[in-house]
Amino acid sequence: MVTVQVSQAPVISPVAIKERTGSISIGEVISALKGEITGLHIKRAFSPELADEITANFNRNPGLNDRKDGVPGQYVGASHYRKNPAAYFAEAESVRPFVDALFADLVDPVRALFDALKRELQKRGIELRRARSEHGRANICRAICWSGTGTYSLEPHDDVAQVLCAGKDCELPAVANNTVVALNFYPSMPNEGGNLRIWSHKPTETDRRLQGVETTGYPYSPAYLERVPYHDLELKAGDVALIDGGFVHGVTRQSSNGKPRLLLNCFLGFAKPNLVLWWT
Ligand SMILES: O=C(O)CCC(=O)C(=O)O
Ligand SMILES: [Fe+2]
Repeated sequence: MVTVQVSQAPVISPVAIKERTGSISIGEVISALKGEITGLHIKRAFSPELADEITANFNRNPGLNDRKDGVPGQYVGASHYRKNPAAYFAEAESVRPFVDALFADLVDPVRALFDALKRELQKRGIELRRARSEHGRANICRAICWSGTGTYSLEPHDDVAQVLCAGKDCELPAVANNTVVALNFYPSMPNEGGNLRIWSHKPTETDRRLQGVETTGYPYSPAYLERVPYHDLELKAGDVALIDGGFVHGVTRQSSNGKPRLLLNCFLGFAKPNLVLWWT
């Protein structure tokens, strides 16, 4: 008789993490899309002046709201997390003026990267576009300040479960078969904390089911992650981070006085060999 043992201990997956100063290259984004990079931290990728202007535009943005989906934070823009595609794409359309107001007349670093990536992928016969449906299309990014008050200001999670469960008749679940890349720009960072912590673990659907986070990928418990090694990206304002969102990651507690931690975030990934989608 064969006994099958089901272990609940998380499998340790090796991580490939790179840190450097400068500007992000399109080659690196493509490597991340192919799953060759777990984390890339680019220091001083955009100017402090631009970072301050975007932060000021966030603080005075009329579209600034508290999140009401169980993840503590304030945001501008739309998140597909726990929404059906009709609600997400309709919201993305309705909040677009607020997302545009984050950049006003500035040279938007997120759009600049999108445009450059689009040109480069086109040369390889690959289309890059924002995810869409009959109800609208995704925005270029969303802006968020996490406000969790425990060990983490954003609890450990993965970005794949929400993509897998983005709904029927939606373009996004196909991306979950490939690498879901999270692309983050940091216009404001506190003096202490607010690190992006990446654990050496890429949960499977079975792992998620056993942890009770099958549809959300959020949050993984401290007990589950206890023995898993991790790496912290120590971010500063003006930095960019690119990660394989399939690995568990979270944001460490930050100092409460001083500057807030503000993030511009979007996701991208191959839906088909000749199509890369971008969404928030
Ligand atoms: O704030 C960060 O550095 C990470 C954000 C994140 O993981 C997410 O938006 O899913
Ligand atoms: Fe995430």
